[in-house]
Amino acid sequence: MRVLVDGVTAHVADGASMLDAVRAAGGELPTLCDDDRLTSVGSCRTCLVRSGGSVVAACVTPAADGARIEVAAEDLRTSRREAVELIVSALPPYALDGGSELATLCHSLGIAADLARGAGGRGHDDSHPYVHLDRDLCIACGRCVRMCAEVQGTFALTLTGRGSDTVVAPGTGGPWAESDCVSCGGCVDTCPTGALTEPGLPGGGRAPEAARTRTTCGYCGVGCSLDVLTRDGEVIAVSPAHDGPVNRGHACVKGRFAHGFLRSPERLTGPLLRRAGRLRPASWREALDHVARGLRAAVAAGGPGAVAAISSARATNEENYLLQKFMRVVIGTSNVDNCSRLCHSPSAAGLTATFGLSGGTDGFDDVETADCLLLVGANPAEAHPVVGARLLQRTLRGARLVVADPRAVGLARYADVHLRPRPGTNVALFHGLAHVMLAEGLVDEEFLRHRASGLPELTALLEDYSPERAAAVTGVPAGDIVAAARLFGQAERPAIVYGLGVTEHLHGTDGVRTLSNLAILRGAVGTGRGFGVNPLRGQNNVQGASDMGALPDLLPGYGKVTDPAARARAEEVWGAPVPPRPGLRIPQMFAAARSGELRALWVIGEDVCATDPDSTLVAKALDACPLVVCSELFLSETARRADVVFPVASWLEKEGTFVNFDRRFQRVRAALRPPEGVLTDFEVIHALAATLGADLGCPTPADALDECARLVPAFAGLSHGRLDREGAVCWPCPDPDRPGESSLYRERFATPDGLAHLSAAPYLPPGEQPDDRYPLVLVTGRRWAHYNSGGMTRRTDNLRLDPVDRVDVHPDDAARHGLRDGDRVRVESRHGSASLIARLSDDVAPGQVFCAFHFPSSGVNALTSDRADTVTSCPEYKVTAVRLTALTKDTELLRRRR
Ligand SMILES: Nc1nc2c(c(=O)[nH]1)N[C@H]1C(S)=C(S)[C@@H](COP(=O)(O)OP(=O)(O)OC[C@H]3O[C@@H](n4cnc5c(=O)[nH]c(N)nc54)[C@H](O)[C@@H]3O)O[C@H]1N2
Ligand SMILES: Nc1nc2c(c(=O)[nH]1)N[C@H]1C(S)=C(S)[C@@H](COP(=O)(O)OP(=O)(O)OC[C@H]3O[C@@H](n4cnc5c(=O)[nH]c(N)nc54)[C@H](O)[C@@H]3O)O[C@H]1N2
Ligand SMILES: [Mo]
Repeated sequence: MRVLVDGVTAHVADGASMLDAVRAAGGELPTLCDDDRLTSVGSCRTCLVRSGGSVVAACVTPAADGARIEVAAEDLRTSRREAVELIVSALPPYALDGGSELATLCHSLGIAADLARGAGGRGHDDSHPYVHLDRDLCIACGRCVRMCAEVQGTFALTLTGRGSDTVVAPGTGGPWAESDCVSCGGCVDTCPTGALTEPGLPGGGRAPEAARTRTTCGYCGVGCSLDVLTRDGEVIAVSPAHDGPVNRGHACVKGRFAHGFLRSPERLTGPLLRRAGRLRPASWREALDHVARGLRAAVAAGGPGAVAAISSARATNEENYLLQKFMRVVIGTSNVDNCSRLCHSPSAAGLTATFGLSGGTDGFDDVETADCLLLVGANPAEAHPVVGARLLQRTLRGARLVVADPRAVGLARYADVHLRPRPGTNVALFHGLAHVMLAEGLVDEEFLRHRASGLPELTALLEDYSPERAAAVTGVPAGDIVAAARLFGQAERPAIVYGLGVTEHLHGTDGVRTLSNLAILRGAVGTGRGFGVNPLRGQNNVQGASDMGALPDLLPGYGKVTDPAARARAEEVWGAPVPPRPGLRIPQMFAAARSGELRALWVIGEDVCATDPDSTLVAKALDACPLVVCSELFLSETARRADVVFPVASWLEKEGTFVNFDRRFQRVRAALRPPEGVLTDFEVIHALAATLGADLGCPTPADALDECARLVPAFAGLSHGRLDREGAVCWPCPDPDRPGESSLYRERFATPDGLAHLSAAPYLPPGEQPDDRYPLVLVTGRRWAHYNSGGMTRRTDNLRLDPVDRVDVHPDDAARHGLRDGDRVRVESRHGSASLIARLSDDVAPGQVFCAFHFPSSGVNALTSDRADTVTSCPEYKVTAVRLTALTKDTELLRRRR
């Protein structure tokens, strides 16, 4: 459309508002109740314009083609100014002191601060650690309420009171800390007056910042773009970037608020070296020399294969690239792995076998067009809140939702059908769904004929998986299986989004493959219809750590180490021989340490003693290994057992890139300098190589990505410079002048025959089974406020949001065990024991209990077994047989006295 704004022509899209038109014409209008992330309400009357003879609020008035909009006329200026003055006059005298949006607007309109003469007296709500409310500064614009509803989807806030007494309040009525607020920070971020602020920051978080750094969040794999505001070497706020490709101006309790660990007095600031049994401070020179001597001794005694490294999915691509190069080229072994092993290695294996590439099939934006979401074994409301919020908004706007999860948590509340399979029975469930789709003709015959293989085998197998048979195995009512299959099968653009409830099982890779069957049967992958098959990858850079070749069988870009051509390419770029034999996986590293074959282990940013399964065995492995080196921010459970600890920088203190869950490379930039005495992982790897007399080349992170791009055709078009210019670029990206491919396989699948491969794997039972002695099934997973080992989040005010480690028990099971809510309870498995606080909840099904693993002192991973996915060795974290014993306060006391 063409509009005229004070005589200037502007072109805007259909449906644009007059405010959009004014901005498109380069004009300026004050707004207070408007935010580009929200629907407009036109309540503050500060954006008044004239069109067709009437004065209207520009933000809520649609621009018509050919409209003439008057903005600059003197009477309009006066009206707008008076609207702002009216708002300001009701506010207390300090209202314009800070750097709020309102203060800035008043400054630009020449409104004096002493106009604010309101009486105040409405009080504060300071109950919440991250959101403080000063009611006297609230102008009832409703931005916070809309943010909570339209972006976050929590609906925790409301406007209460009448007229000029209207003020924001939690919908539950009581203090903010006891409300439904999930601390995404959206309300603080949008508040134009400073009524809602983040407390405890220099200048109340409202003071003007000295520097603003655009970076990518270092917690989960969503990859939110954040602006980090700093002053005098401290973070004063983190705000979500409105143009962030995945987060679009949103964030969560971790990315937005959980940066307090940076200021923790427990932060390591110098190397530690074990002497006479104790870790003591040492110089970098001493620590590096000690490690170099230890590595030489290990190689002398057992060859290069006696050394192994666990790389960090928390670290950058460049650091992962450099570490695997160090292991392959300097040490001469493929013994390098990363926590993808514990997480989505079944996705990597399953998706590669099915479709050809090791990543999700589509870009997350495609979810906006999906008409049916199948969310399986993932709890994004807690684990990927920004994605969870976008999925919820999609559902509220009409997409159908099927959730498959044994627990009634997160988006399950909004599901059209909630399937609650017994843990470990996914394959039977997926086959049950596929059976119905085939039986009812809800499949894409044309697609199956030309683009898929394996249909006859699958059809034969599915005869055994009638809804009734699947119901008997999974415990899901047959009618629900039929209903879910119809919702998915009849959708035009279905989407599959899944998590660890699919992968962390004895048959996790079969789970991924048989879940993919559903998309193939429906022709909903490789066709641009919907959102294919997409794992919600976990760590900030777990996709990248694997892309960079921090894997024992794969080189950067997934070339097999056993493939001479792949090795030759790496050898040419690196100018050194590449070991041809696959190395050890993480669990094999521990086994080799226990048997004496592994003599040196370098653990970078993974708290294996807390987060790997069957932790008693992990601790034994570290104790048996002659040299354990740990690169860490804190003295983690693993660092405590190390011989040498290197103190390293966090994601807020270094340069590089991460790859998020939908394969986007994004820049990570240093907002702060690391503390004195602390190096980046990148610098430590270089320093150790130099101590061993080797030069790894690529002196800077940018050089490392350039070198990787020379080695891997799928990354050839990537560089720091390009990412700085364009923001995010996804792989495959072979060409510096063309965009990466976010939706894959439009022409053909990347399998050798170009077809998508259906899997006819039969259902096999989980490895752990309950019995009379261990009658309950323990599922482990995540809670919203803490992150994995909790090493970072427990060192922030997130600890106030979630202070204790709880095990969720169904009220029926609690009654049987004589357990009350809040009782301390001993959880025992065949492998070990843990101590937690009982929480009675029907989120869990009878016969099942649930806990997280964010407090290592509880010992949750002493319970889990060393059973693992038969294809990839991903641990069976989701199924452990346990029993509970109530430790009433008295027995607890007795135990302590003994
Ligand atoms: N707040 C927070 N966010 C995180 C993390 C964190 O620690 N805290 N960690 C990050 C990491 S590393 C990862 S990998 C991701 C993980 O993110 P998710 O995969 O969403 O995490 P989980 O909670 O481990 O497991 C998801 C769900 O699987 C269900 N489930 C268990 N067994 C089965 C089963 O047999 N079948 C089905 N269908 N479902 C089952 C569980 O009940 C659980 O709700 O989160 C990332 N984000
Ligand atoms: N019972 C149970 N256990 C599980 C799971 C489960 O579902 N159930 N999930 C598993 C999964 S999916 C995962 S991914 C693992 C995660 O397990 P971990 O990888 O062990 O967990 P994190 O706490 O994310 O990170 C470990 C350490 O990295 C450090 N760190 C952070 N940033 C950096 C950095 O830039 N450099 C270095 N060198 N260190 C850094 C932190 O201080 C922290 O101590 O846990 C697994 N464990
Ligand atoms: Mo993970």
